[in-house]
Amino acid sequence: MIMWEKVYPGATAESESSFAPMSNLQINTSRLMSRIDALGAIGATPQGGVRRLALSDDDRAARDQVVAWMQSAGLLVEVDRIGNIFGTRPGTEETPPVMTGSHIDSVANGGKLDGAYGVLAGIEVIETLNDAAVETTRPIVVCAFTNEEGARFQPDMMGSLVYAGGLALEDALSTSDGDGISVADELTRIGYAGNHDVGAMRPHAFVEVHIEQGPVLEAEAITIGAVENLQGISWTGVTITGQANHAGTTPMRLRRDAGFCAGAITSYVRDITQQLGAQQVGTIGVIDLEPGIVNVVPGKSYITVDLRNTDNEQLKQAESLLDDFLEKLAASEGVEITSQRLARFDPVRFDDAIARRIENNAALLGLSCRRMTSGAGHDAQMVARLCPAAMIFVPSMGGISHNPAEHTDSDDLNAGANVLLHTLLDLATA
Ligand code: HGY
Ligand code: MN
Ligand code: MN
Repeated sequence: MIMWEKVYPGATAESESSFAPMSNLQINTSRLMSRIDALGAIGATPQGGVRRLALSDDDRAARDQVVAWMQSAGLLVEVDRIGNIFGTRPGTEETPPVMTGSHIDSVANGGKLDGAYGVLAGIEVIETLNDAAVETTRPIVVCAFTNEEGARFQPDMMGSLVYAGGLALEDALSTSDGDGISVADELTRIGYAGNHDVGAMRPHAFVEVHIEQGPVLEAEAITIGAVENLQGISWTGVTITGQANHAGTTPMRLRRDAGFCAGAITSYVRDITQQLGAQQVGTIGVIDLEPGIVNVVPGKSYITVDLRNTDNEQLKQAESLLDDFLEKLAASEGVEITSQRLARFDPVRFDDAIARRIENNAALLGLSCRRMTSGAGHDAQMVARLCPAAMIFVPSMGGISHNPAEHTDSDDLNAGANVLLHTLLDLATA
């Protein structure tokens, strides 16, 4: 049964997707799926998701498992000073490597595919090349970057940002979580304070496969997303200090109500998205009220504001609208408001030539494909500061992610890994 055939038109220097002679290579789906399930068992939650906060014991266990799979695939495993893990498969030439990978830390109530799929699909590509005794000119490196989610330590994409030179190593190491525990201490505690200098490995190209985490591919019944850009991200922590007081005896005019202010900001962030239109999104992820008791006017509150837009000027407008609102609210409510920027990344355009390779390989594999934007942040956006980079998306059921219900059909996971296989082969083969 001929799966599909390709006529070799004679090598041209510009040929964008010249399948190497092993064009019927396919990944081993059951090996990939069994590893996704095995990794998903580490930090598993009762709802079927995972809780693997960066540098936690569960993150350590997952790192140990990924390192073991990398080593059993014959990769040379190295860890850098921010805990990024690199597994290298040598090429026939010692040239800058083609890199792939993602992250294995999760949000507090995540699914088992976000990040993990990209790391395991990268290892699966290595296993497939080993099984077929395929050599590549360039080395291929599979990465697992530290703290992509930013759920425990901000900013997100921390490990890849430090690797790409966007955040000083010392600043990242000295970052603490809500309990005052530092990245440096946790890396040492879990045994992943590596000794390789950050950024020492300079990549030739980077391709990350990831679940879409949004509704587009499923709604259009398309299997592959060739991700050509990624929206800008702005995270702000807002602390409001008012006055705790009696809920019954304190007249409204005398209140300095930090709880009311948290609610007012929450409602205004929704207004900002309506003012700026459909491509502006805004999320209040954290609302903490102190003392958080039914009959006490909150004296203090802390909220986080996540603003994103593909247009950087609009994102800046959203930030300044929020800033103006905080100033007015502090004055009108008699509270003190301080805001702290937790993360700020401009929109990123990925490499068009690699996006075209992804499209071509999807077509040659008989898979539907469309160009798209990433609504989520990813390690690829940081590595794109060092080399041409792009992403491959596969559909998310119901567009759901950062939720235990996160799911992608195995056929789609298989498809994405095969497109990754052939795109990496293209890039790593002279
Ligand atoms: O926040 C994000 O978009 C990513 O999941 N860290
Ligand atoms: Mn992710
Ligand atoms: Mn995520």
